[in-house]
Amino acid sequence: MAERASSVSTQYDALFGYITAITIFFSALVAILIFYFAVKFRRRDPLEIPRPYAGSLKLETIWTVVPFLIAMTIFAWGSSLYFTLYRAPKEAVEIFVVGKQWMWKFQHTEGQREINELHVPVGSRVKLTLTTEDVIHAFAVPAFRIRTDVVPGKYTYLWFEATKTGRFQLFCSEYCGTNHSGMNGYVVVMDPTEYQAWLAGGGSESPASQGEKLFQSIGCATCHKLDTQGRCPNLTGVFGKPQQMADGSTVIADEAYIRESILTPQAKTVAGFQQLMPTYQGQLSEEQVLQLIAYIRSLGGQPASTTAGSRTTTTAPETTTGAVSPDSQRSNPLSPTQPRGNANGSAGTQVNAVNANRGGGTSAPRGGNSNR
Ligand code: HEC
Ligand SMILES: [Cu+2]
Repeated sequence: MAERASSVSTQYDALFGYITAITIFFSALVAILIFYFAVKFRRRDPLEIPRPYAGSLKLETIWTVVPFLIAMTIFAWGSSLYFTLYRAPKEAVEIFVVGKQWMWKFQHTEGQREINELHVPVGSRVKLTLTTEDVIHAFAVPAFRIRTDVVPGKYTYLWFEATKTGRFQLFCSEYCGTNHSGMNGYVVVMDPTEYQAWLAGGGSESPASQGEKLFQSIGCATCHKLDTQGRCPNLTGVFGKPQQMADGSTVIADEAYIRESILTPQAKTVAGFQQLMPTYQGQLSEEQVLQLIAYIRSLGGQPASTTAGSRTTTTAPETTTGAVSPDSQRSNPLSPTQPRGNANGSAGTQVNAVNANRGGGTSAPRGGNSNR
């Protein structure tokens, strides 16, 4: 058994132990009874004719109801743990993860990029938004008891709260080609103060500000003005809010929706607008799409989809002003909505190689969050 290093690992192991114990108990019971009955009811005389047996309602009821009740305990316990595991908390340190044959690339909201190594603070909730540039991978950290498929063309989510500092193995747990076995690394769990020092120790621009530059350089800004709403929707405050579509449906503007708006704009049309938006399919890397999402998110709104796989929530999030609530700042000093200064671009020790695409040369003015 891997070490237990996250908030869910004890509960996870308890459930696993419970299911294993039940399995062993019934396997043993059946095996012993087979043996016992084989001996007890063996044919003793070649001419023996067995007594007819009429069955017993009582016995059959017992062996139907008891296993049913046991199975329901597994169901109830399992689903409660499942929801804990796959429903990401609202306030979390957010990290983007892009899988690629054969490496894991991480980007922190503050700008740091890493390959095959992920630094996180102990005792804080960390939410991962994962996708891949090529084939299906799966992201697993056994010590945290978390795992999810990482699928091209969509986002999956994971969260964890590490309970001890140290290095814990992470790896790809879905065969993905020749060097699949090398697609692994470590989660480095640090004290919060050390983590802050690590964050400050280098890294590039935040994804949101990279996204802002892209937004300018690839022409989104020529249509989407952030002050007025003409023929194209103003994207300020859109993130996390329900959007009315032309066909009458309502969609929450979460990461998946924004991604779809960029790559397949024809899939959904915002009510009151025409399909003027060109597709950016094939022109943007997954990391760039994530940067654009981070930027649009920084324009206001609130964290969206927190349930893995669920795109269908219809519950409208409460309206927010788009400002960072004092609450969220208190509970999470690393609040992603709070861009950090990134003047420190010099530290080349961070894995800059990942950042093949620093969206063109246009020097977009920083401080796109001025609307707050
Ligand atoms: C030619 C003008 C044009 C360009 C360029 C353009 N868009 Fe759009 N965009 C639109 C229009 C029109 C809509 C509304 C109709 C629709 O949903 O297809 C829209 C819708 C959207 C939406 C959904 C908004 C909502 O309110 O739900 C998002 C997000 C978006 N665009 C992002 C982008 C990004 C990011 C880029 C740059 C990569 C971009 N757009 C480039 C015209 C444009
Ligand atoms: Cu893989």
